[in-house]
Amino acid sequence: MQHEVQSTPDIKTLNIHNDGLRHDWSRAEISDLFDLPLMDLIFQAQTVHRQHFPANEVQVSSLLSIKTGGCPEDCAYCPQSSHHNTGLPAAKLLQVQTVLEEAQRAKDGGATRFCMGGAWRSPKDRDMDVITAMIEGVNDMGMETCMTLGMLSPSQTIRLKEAGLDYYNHNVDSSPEYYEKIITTRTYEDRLNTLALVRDAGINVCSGGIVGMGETANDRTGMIQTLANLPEHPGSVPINMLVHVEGTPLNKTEPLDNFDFIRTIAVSKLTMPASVVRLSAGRLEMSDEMQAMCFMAGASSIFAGSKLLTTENPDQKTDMQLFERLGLKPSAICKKEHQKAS
Ligand code: SAM
Ligand code: DTB
Ligand code: SF4
Repeated sequence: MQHEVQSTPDIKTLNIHNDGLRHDWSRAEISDLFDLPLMDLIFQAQTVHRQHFPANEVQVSSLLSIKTGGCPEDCAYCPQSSHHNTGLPAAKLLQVQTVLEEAQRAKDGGATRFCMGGAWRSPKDRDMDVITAMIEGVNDMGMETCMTLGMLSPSQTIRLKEAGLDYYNHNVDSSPEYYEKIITTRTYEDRLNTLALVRDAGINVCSGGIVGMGETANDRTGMIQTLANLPEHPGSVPINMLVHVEGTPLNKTEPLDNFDFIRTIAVSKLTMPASVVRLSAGRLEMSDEMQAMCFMAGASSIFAGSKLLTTENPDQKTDMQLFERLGLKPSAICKKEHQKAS
């Protein structure tokens, strides 16, 4: 039997402009993207990805928890919240030397960006000298720097910028409506205010969220709408699959259909085409084929190394074998090394 060959919907008919970035997405438009046949969605996302980035390249970041556990916030997914009994001991802020040794290891393993995370509602002013010394030290190694420390004050934001911080990660995590169900100790507005401070200081924004927390399709749409309608699209958009952690309220959440995760990556790419969409937490539970589909859907960055902040991640050898099988290359050299070399 002959099947009628259907052409994929033209990108223009979906109101996606390649000559400029949109910041006026309605939920209905984003929802229509989610509802495309999967192959059309992935094809379009990969097409748009290649208009903005080299094909077959994946940026590799490494992650280190510089201050672990004992966090006063009640994020229902997080192993580091002091509201949950996850058995994770709280630790003090690491010393600069320890962090720089870890950064060197990450660089030797091929990372071009080093992300440092602190389990804080917000950092204390008295910690800022140590934090800025970490940024300066990692910068001097020629790696890009990223920090995620919670909410910032205006003066803390300026200090991070002056120290040469490249990226600040602060996730919106979900839609405004669902956010209230998973975090009660701070508001969505608080999150957006910190993002505005970071953006206005000229630090690149890294902001995304988590899927698989029991949210609806409309919540995933709402999360992307928030990110895509920011005054500037985040330079980096991490999409995390919930990591189920014993002792957290979300531990028993039904796993999300993998295709809904892949769709979230693809729709992020279509709505924020010039942003790097990062396949973030949750890769340990994903098959090689699932990760390959995420790359096809426009993901072009990962966290490498056997630990995220407190949970496990595929080890570097496993990732490099997968890259080899898929013909992917880690983005070879970071911006700063280009600058140094020229
Ligand atoms: N305390 C700071 C904050 O919340 O912004 C920085 C660290 S916090 C751990 C960074 C991000 O990790 C969170 O915004 C969340 O998106 C992600 N995360 C935390 N626990 C997770 C989990 N169990 N699964 C997936 N992502 C998680
Ligand atoms: C992000 O969006 N994902 C990373 C990074 N930003 C800081 C963190 C994932 C944490 C997963 C749970 C853990 O390891 O504690
Ligand atoms: Fe604290 Fe960040 Fe974890 Fe929330 S996500 S509990 S703010 S470390």
